[in-house]
Amino acid sequence: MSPTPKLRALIFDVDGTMADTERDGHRVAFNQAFAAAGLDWHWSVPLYSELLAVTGGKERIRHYLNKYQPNFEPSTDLDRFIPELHAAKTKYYQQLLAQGEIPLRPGVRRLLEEAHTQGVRLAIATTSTQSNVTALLESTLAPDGSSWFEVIAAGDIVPRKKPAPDIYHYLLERMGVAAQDSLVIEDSHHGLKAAVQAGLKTVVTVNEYTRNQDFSEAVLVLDHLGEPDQSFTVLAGDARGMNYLDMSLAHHLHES
Ligand code: XBP
Ligand code: MG
Repeated sequence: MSPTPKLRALIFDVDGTMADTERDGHRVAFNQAFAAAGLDWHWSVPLYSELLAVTGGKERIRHYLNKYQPNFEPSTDLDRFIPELHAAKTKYYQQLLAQGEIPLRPGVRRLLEEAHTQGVRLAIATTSTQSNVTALLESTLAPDGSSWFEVIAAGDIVPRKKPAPDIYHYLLERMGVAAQDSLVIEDSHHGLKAAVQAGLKTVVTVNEYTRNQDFSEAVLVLDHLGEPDQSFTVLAGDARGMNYLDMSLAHHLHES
């Protein structure tokens, strides 16, 4: 008989979950990289909404090229051109973060601190580039923000990005923790799909880009994690009368 599940690890997605990085962060940085490369491409807010269907920056550029610039002829082989363009985008993104304009979403710091105090292990599973995660944590949490997390599983470390479950499988194996002893916080259908396929219970905090997606497999869907003085709105599921997600609610959700 398998042991009774216990909440031992809290796993966070980054983009859209810890911070609203997409519209005013990644999107802007892609456009800056296009301009610097002399390309007249522009990813508007609505276009980016559609492009977000493809996870991963390099994969997203390739998809855009195939769909919107089919006649584009790069100066070098596409397999070299895309990573170079993406490296420039990463540089611009990290410059934006350093300006401190992208804050953590409500409740993220509070929940991390509470989990840490309780000895619940913290980890990250993201599609984004590892150095972007470090830059975000340093600019928002603390100069040593990365050290709050036991494992940061990011980017190209697995061959298949979300919605494939690979990043979660990788993370659980690295931590030596069972899926049934963990709880995930995600913001998108792709992220939820990845976590659920790895057997993980998942809370979703939606954002402007993901609000209308299918979250029927989540244990709770909120507009954000909330704070004692800033109530969340429950979009689906039972928050047991709470108006912010704390560790006691996290334990209940995990047991449910
Ligand atoms: C995040 C992403 C990332 C970022 C860009 O998905 O899709 O691709 O948009 O990051 P998730 P990079 O939140 O589900 O992990 O350009 O560094 O790939
Ligand atoms: Mg996300």
